[in-house]
Amino acid sequence: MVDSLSGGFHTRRPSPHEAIAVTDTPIRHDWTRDEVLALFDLPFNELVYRAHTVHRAHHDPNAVQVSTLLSIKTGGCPEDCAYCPQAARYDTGVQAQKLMDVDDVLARAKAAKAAGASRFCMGAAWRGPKDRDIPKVAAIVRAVKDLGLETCATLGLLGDGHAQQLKDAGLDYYNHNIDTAPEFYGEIIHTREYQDRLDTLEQVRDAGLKTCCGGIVGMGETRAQRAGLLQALANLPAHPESVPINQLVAVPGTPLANQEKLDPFEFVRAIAVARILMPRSVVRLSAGRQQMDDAVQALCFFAGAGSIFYGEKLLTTGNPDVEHDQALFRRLDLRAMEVVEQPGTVHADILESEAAGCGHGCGCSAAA
Ligand code: SAM
Ligand code: DTB
Ligand code: SF4
Repeated sequence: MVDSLSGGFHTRRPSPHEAIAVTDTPIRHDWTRDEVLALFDLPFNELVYRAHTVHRAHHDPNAVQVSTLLSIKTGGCPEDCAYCPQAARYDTGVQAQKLMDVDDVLARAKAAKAAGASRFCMGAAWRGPKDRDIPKVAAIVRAVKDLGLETCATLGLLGDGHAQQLKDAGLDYYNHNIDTAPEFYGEIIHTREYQDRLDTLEQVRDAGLKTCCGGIVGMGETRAQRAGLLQALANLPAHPESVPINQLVAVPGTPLANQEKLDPFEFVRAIAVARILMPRSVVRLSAGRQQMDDAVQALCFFAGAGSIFYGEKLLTTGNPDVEHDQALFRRLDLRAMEVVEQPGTVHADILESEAAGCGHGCGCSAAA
């Protein structure tokens, strides 16, 4: 249980006294590689300044969306993604487990909500779900949604009708990453095509689900290829509502186990460029935070990251301790965003006294 005032996150709702200027930054889907690379090549301060300017024009710079991740079906995956500890063909020590029961998932979702998460993301180590898996996942989604949490699932490639059935069960977001630049993709994955991923993303959009789509940096790609990943994301038919930027977690036993670590400032650049290309999307500072300095994370938030995974585990690898993240939020005066505009809103009373501060429930210290 989180001690709300001394230990918990501050939470925020949109506060009427804090005007968020909405500029008319154009939403573009025709970025060229040279344009994206030119952003990467800007002097660091210039790039981060530009990114922050775009960020605060469209988002509250002091609020961060907090999601918790759970692996609902772990390991034993037939695919060969070179970064992935859950691929059966790599000896990573991950024990394969079957799909979790609804009640077990529900207990974890309740704990995540109590700790301050507003979205619960469920991952399955499948190439894609079978038709018979969908009703089981749908029951899980429905139960989690009934807690008043936003729901997200990442199950791999979707078949006909899957996206719609998940939507009908109350799924808000579907996560499916393009992972890297089209021209680097073949170095990382051989068991599914780039186009397969684009097809699944189309099904997700067509079903009216929100898209969570990003990729991984630090897999040995060049800066031009990092630009290629972000160009491909920005030139999708619609910008994903959520854009997770993962730093490779190099797991022993995977082909990328010994991959040299990316310069942290290059990671910040990737966040900044994503922010500029997709001004309205929420860019997630995703995997890799456990290996990252707090100061680098602070730079990422300044450069436009507006979301994190929260909880001591990602799917199979570590994530910063809850206490560490709560302290980081306090040190940076960041507040965890609440779910708004939805029935079953996430209540923040265990996180923050509603009576405190300005009375808007935004967690600020201004007088009412
Ligand atoms: N099996 C499904 C699929 O691949 O679509 C869903 C789960 S998969 C683990 C979700 C995403 O996690 C991958 O697309 C990849 O971007 C990310 N991921 C997996 N292993 C990672 C690692 N070691 N470091 C960073 N990101 C990773
Ligand atoms: C995403 O882009 N990153 C998350 C989530 N979507 C599913 C997964 C990160 C996984 C890191 C490796 C692991 O914990 O197994
Ligand atoms: Fe399987 Fe997904 Fe891991 Fe690829 S990323 S090996 S599809 S679990």
